[in-house]
Order: sequence, then C-alpha cells, then structure tokens
Amino acid sequence: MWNEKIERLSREEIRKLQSERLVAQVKRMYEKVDLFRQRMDEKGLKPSDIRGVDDLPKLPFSYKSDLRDFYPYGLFAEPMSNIVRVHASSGTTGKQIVVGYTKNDLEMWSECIARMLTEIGADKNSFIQVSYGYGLFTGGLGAHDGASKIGATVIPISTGNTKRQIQTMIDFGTTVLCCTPSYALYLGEEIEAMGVKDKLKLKAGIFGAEPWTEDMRKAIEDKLNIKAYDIYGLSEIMGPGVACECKEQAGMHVWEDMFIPEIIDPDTCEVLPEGESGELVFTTLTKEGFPLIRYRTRDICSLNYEPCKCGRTHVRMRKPSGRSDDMLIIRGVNVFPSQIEEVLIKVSDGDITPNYQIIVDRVNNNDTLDVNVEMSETMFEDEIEAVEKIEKKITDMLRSTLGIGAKVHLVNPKSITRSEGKAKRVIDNRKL
Ligand code: DLL
Repeated sequence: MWNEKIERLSREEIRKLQSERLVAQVKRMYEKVDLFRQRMDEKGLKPSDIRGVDDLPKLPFSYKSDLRDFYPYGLFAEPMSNIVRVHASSGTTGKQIVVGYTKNDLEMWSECIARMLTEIGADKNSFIQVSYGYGLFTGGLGAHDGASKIGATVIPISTGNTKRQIQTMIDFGTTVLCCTPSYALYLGEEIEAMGVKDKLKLKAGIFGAEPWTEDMRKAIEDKLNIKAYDIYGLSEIMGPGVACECKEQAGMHVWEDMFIPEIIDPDTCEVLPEGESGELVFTTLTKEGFPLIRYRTRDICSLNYEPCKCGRTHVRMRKPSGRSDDMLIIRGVNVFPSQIEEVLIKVSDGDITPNYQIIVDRVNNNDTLDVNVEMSETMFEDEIEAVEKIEKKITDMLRSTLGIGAKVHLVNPKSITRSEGKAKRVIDNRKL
C-alpha cells in the first residue's frame, strides 16, 4: 500500500517533489516525444532551462487536437511493448482519441482512487458496485482497479439494466456505488418507486464524469441515504481520480504528487492568481506511457490552496462550472457538436439542409438529446416513409459515432430560427 504521508506533505515538500519530478519528466519527454521536442525547440527551450515548478509557465501547452493529429499512438513516450492498456474518449471530430498506460501508470491510477476510497471509509470489507461503463471509457476499469487495490469486493456490473442494478445492490450487499451522478439520481428514483430503500446497505457513492450541482447531491444523498462524493478526471490525464473529494465534501483534492494543476485565462493564456476562475491545465509528473505537459482541459474552475479540515495538504479544485469549448456531456458521454455535424454532412445526399439544432434537456433526471434537421425544399413532410428512413439512418449513425442514442426529427425547410450572427446550434436546457 502507498505511503499515506504523501497526502499530508507540507506545501514546501509538495513543491520540492513536483520540481524534481517536473525536471525529470521534461527531460524524458524531450527525448521521447517528437511533438514536445519540436514545440520546445520552437520556443528556444532546452530541458536544462526547466529547473522547477517556477519555470512551468515557460513550457508549451498541449491540446486535445494533438491527440487527434498523432492518432493513435504518436504521442506515447514508451514503446508499445510497454503499454499494457489503452482507453479512448471522444475527439473534437468523429475520430476518438487514444491514451495508453504502462504497468506503473495503472498502479498510480489505482492509487489515486484507492486514496479516495480509504478516506471515505471503504476497506476490504466493502462491496463496491462499479456502474460506470466498462470498456474504452475510463470510468469502469478505473474505479474497478482502485477498488481492487484496497481489497474490497468489486461488483463489476457496468452500466444499464436499472432493475438488475438495484436487485444486485440488495442481494450482494453493495456498500459503495460508483456511477454518474445523473444515473445515481435515476437509481434513487427507481428505488423509491420499488419501495426497497430499507433493503439497501449503501453507505457512500462516488459520482463523476459529468457536471452536477449541490442540489443534485442533496437529492441523491436523500434518495439513497448515503454520502455522495465527487470525483473528477479525464482520459487524457489518466481517467477518474485525478481529483477526489474527501469527507469534508468541500472541493476535490488534486493529487499533486502526480499532477500539477494551473488555472489560466483561456483567451490570453496567462496564469491566473490563486483562487480565480479560469481554464484548468494539467501537467503529469509520473505518467510513463502517455505523459502530457500543460494540457488544456477546457474545464472552467478554480483552485483553493487553503488547508482542508481533513488534514490533506493537496490543493482542492472547485466543481467545474462549465467548459471553454463546446463539448457537451450527455449521460456521461462527451459529445462535440462537430461530431453531429459530420454525420449530417455524410447523410445529406440532397434530402436535408445544413440547418440543424441540437437540443439537450434533462427529463426525470435523464439527459435527452434531440437533433432537429431541416429537410430540403424538394422533400415533403407528407412523404412519411422517406422522412422516417432518413431519420432512422441519422439516428443509427449518431449512435455509432457518439455512443449514445438521439432523437432525430426532420423539420420543415426554414423552420429553424435563423440568427444574424453565429448560428445557435446548441440549446442546452439543463440547469447545471
Ligand atoms: O469522464 C473520467 C471519469 C470517469 C471521471 C468517471 C469521473 C468518473 P472523459 O470521458 O475523458 O473522462 O471526460 C472528461 O468529463 O474534462 C470534464 O469536462 C468532465 N468531468 C469528469 N468528471 C467530472 C466531474 C471521464 N466530477 C471530462 N464534474 C472532463 C464535472 C466532470 N465534470
């Protein structure tokens, strides 16, 4: 098991450790990652110019588009023979992005989650139901490995089949539930409807992968009779567990021995003073397979360096309040409007126009996605069969591209409100 002292180092000790690790990481990446070396050279920087954390702002940023441009393995810093796992997430266009882990990376990842589980009172006597999706998404296997690390009994049920989820919770004696907050709320409602709340042994839940509010937390805690904790992460940096809430439920501790967070102004790219809100940027310090320097997450939040009552010294990030790009998170799945547009262009064939609108809502605590597309003047809405055929084609393609279902509606020509400026393509009615 890890040395728990690392979670309580003094701020000076954290900075010293980060500096040592940063220097080593920059040197290693300069040797092993062509794109990083090129960007350093363009700035006239040598690894020896980076002597510690104070030099971080000199280093070049990295972006999600880099992962697309060097798809699939072009940014890895280890030969594939040392990569033992890959995961993937949505890219800004139809192509997914791929991340890779060495054995040691998986160890560090599971440690991040194990730290959180231990803090919230889970141990080898716990029954941890992992209802995040298993597969290329990092949620399922990430939470699974963290739960295994503390020796808990893992219930790897993955997503879906709500009745079976609830029956399993009851029969297997689940004490900790891991899933998206919106699914937790939905489970809570079903549990109420089934009248089985008193049959549950649940004590805590670890919820993340999408934004959620304090109101949602209250509703989940009430419906499931548990403590609901927030967990943050992104595939590019590792997966769930980059930052985790402690018992205080007052911000998520970023594990600073592994990651350096910065907050920048997304427009000027200047580092913002402590406490200010801006775009979160991460540098990985221990990652071997796929390290990143100054990665622009596009998540908007702020950092709080004040000591936490729990005694952990690692900085806390506030709940992300939005994004500086147009990525939507629908039922825990990352969706870029450009992915939807690409599908529409592919299907087009003269029957539909490039005028479309994406409408996201939350009905009964479930995200809904509707895509309205104007048909062309040559199509008539009374050609019901033809209309349905196109709607189905788009629906199927969206499902395979995005990984989630959408309701597609062909609407009359010119019925989508035109804008004088930029077209308003996305209407997000959820109050997040
Ligand atoms: O969602 C990893 C994850 C899985 C985190 C399970 C927590 C639990 P991606 O699919 O790459 O990875 O999506 C990353 O999701 O940049 C945020 O915009 C958003 N996100 C993740 N956790 C939270 C959270 C996983 N707790 C993107 N609150 C990130 C708000 C979150 N947004």
